[in-house]
Amino acid sequence: MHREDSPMSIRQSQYWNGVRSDATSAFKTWSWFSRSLFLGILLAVLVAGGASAHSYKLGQISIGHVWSPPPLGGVVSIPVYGAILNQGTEKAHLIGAETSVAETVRFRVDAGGTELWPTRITLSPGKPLGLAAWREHIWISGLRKPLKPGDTFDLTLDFGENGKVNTMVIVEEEAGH
Ligand SMILES: [Cu+2]
Repeated sequence: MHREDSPMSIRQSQYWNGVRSDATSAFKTWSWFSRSLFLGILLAVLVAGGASAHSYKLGQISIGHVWSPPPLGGVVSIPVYGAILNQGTEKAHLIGAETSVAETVRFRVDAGGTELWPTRITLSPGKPLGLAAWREHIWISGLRKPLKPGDTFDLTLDFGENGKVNTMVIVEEEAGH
């Protein structure tokens, strides 16, 4: 479902054109490396806390470096990635998000080629959660304007009973600081 609406799959197939020879093992290696790198960045951002200008705090919930890869030409949907840490003692839930630059914001999981649209993302206490391509992330569709690297846009994250927090998403090819 919604396959026509999936720049991630386009992006991944383009990427894999160059390394198709041993795609399966390469994917696992890349995936492991990418995950390790991501976790390192995630922890650095969250542990640094206020040291980073691009992180947010909502009570016991910290959000670090929220970013989107630039959409390919003509594509009006993009994922949003970032790191979230729940330092409270209770589970928290990301139940929604909205932005002024697009019609729709949803949560998405690409489960081995099948897209799923969870209604919320659960944050266990003390466990950093990365919104990432290989797990839950935010999915913005119906972009009202083109976005290019260096652009930013607003994204309000709704944590339900914990409240809402306004963030700024950076459009960039790779996760920055
Ligand atoms: Cu940042």
